[in-house]
Amino acid sequence: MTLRRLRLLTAGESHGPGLSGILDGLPADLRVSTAGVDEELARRQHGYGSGRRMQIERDRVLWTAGLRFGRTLGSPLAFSIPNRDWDNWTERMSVEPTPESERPRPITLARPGHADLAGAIKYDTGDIRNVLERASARSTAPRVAAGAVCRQLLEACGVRIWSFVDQLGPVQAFGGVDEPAAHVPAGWIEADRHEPTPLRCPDPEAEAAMIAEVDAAIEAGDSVGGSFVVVAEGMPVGIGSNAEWDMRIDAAVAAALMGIQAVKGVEIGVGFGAVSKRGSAVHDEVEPGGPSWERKTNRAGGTEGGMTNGAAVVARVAVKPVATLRKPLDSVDLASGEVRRAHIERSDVAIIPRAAVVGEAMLAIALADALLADMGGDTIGDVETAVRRRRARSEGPRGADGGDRGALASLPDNAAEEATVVEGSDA
Ligand code: EPS
Repeated sequence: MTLRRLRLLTAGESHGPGLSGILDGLPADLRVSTAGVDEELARRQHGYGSGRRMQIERDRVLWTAGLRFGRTLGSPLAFSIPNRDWDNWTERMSVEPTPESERPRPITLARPGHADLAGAIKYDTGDIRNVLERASARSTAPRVAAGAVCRQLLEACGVRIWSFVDQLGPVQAFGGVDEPAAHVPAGWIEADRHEPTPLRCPDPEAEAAMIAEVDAAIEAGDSVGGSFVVVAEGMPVGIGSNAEWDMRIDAAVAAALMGIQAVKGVEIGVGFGAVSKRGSAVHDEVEPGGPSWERKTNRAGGTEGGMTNGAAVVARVAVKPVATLRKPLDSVDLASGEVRRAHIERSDVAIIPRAAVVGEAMLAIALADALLADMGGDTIGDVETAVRRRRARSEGPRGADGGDRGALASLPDNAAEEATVVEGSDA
């Protein structure tokens, strides 16, 4: 994924000593709530269909650089998240040289659908554990920590991100409507944050059927996929660009979400649903006389021409079923070449509610990056001022010269001054 201003690197094996991350490019003076980051890490651990590993881990962020007195310094933000399960793996995952006779038996049966086979060939290893450790969904924890910081930056700029599960196996929330986000009951988002339901689905009847679907997959020794919807409300208009393919906000959002393990598809707005419809049933009419160019519908999912259009950014993400099956599929033994059943490893059966929280984090990273790239600013104050100026520009009718003169006049006195200072960076 191409980030335009931020840089994010993560590291860590699933059963190694821990996970780490470095997030660079944040403005200085952003208040970072550690409790808020830990809350997101805890949300990532919740969900019906998870394996026993989640009962072992209590993910917490440990900052190692970039903060002083709770605020960013503008230097790289660095952190770690220890693996509690490491205590049980110190020998099997030892970082020290270990004679072959003392190593665990190598894993040689590649699981269809997992990184196992391609990775074993790529890294020329006879032990699939060397591949699966990093391919594990555990690597999403540092992304959620980095995403939580980006979420806090976006919140300072008036943007709210949330998600829900809209499909598990064949069961669809709200009977599979075009814009499921518009059907989520008022109050659900807050309730989900504080007391999430087992599958984080806002349609209770569908959720009951989804739980039965997970139980049936467990019973069958199988796994089950689904989809989630992730939403960002309050993005200023015009973030991203129509000018170059790699600056289009749709490309950034799709790449961030496609980078999550097991994701096989991303649609923005009605996405593939637009294929079979005529233009008049797809495009969103502008509300006549609306003060901020409101739309009657949001089928576009908040993006037009590669830029945010002021409506909520809405993406739906397809997640394939987990590749580790208790009743495994056929595979080939890498060592002997014999056809045998694939490797079985402790695993989750359904990951959709947790993948949705990872989706929120990835959306936050993509949108914070685009916002910072477009708005500029060395401090969060600079960024907030540029955002206020952009918001003012999208309010009310515009003259032939554009609306900025009116926008600046409507800002508070000191903000107008600051806005003039950051004008050069408002690309
Ligand atoms: C995973 C297998 C399970 C999951 C893991 C991803 O772990 P384990 O092999 O230790 O039972 O729980 O996800 C996490 C540890 C996590 O933090 O999300 C896999 O094979 O990808």
